[in-house]
Amino acid sequence: MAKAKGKAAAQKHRDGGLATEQLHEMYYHMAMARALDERCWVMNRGGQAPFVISGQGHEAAQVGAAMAFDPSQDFLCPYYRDLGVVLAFGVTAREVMCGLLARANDPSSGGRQMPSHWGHAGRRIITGSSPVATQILHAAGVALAARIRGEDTVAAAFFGEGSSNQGDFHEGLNFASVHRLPVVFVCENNGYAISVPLSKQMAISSVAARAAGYGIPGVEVDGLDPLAVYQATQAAVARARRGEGPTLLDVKVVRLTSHSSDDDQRSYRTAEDLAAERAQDPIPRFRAWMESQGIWDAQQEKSLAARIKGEVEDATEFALASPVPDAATLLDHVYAP
Ligand SMILES: Cc1ncc(C[n+]2csc(CCOP(=O)(O)OP(=O)(O)O)c2C)c(N)n1
Ligand SMILES: [Mg+2]
Repeated sequence: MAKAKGKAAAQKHRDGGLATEQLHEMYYHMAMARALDERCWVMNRGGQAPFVISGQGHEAAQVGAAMAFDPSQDFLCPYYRDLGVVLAFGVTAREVMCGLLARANDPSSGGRQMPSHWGHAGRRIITGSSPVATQILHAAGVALAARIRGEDTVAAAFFGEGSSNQGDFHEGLNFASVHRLPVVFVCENNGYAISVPLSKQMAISSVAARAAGYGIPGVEVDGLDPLAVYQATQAAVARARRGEGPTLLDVKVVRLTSHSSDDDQRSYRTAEDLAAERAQDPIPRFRAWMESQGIWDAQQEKSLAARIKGEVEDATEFALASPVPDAATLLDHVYAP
């Protein structure tokens, strides 16, 4: 059975056109996102970082999706959980840590935004605000701008399933589908909006089903398999580039941490439920698959772990040694000069 599954995944791998080096890159980004995320929690519990909102369990979805876009011409509108998305799109561990610790050289906002409100002008990543789902409208707007300018750009919006209940979701998908804009809507469906389970958020069980209301494809994707996500996103990107309009991806993931560092999910989820999700961790799963294909071994794992540990250390030390913003800049970008 496991072998048959491995064969199916290998087929997908070939269909998706990924070489072994790209699979290794995919795994590196996933493992790096996890290690950096874990360090953020340590910094938070140690009193150095004000707030953490975690992507643990979403890494396969995030890295698989981000790698299907072209960093030289596409634009991403991520949401707070998307550490794996931004790393795969070229943001560095140092930059992430400077954002977490609100340093002046944080590319998102010079240390003025909340942590994880990702933005990076050089990497074509558009910063967002805290009201969920606003980035869905931004992505539709970016795609419209690209169309007007005649640029071959695809825009992506990433968001949770709870955010698909916002008016912005409807407006963004409706506008993008009416105008056949080049957008990919990536829903990272972890089944919870803070403490509210999906069954209390919506009267249907599939976010993908909502696509029918806009006349666009809605695709359910196994978000624990980065190759499945890569392939589905690649198809959506290709459709957008052909001028055929947007796609809604309903990518099923697990949320392995509490909603944020200000939440404790043990108060609203059972120990069995949490253990069952932990057993589905996408990172050991992808590693086991690569091993089954003969393209990864214990020695490679060991050197990758050492490399990542070094990079996380370096990023932490770099951010701790970086200056905080000058107090004189406090009102910059708040009032018009
Ligand atoms: C408009 C708005 N309403 C409520 C909130 C508070 N809030 C922050 S995150 C969140 C849950 C979002 O759930 P989901 O979209 O499923 O994303 P997830 O956190 O599960 O990845 C809520 C309700 C907010 N930030 N913005
Ligand atoms: Mg959710």
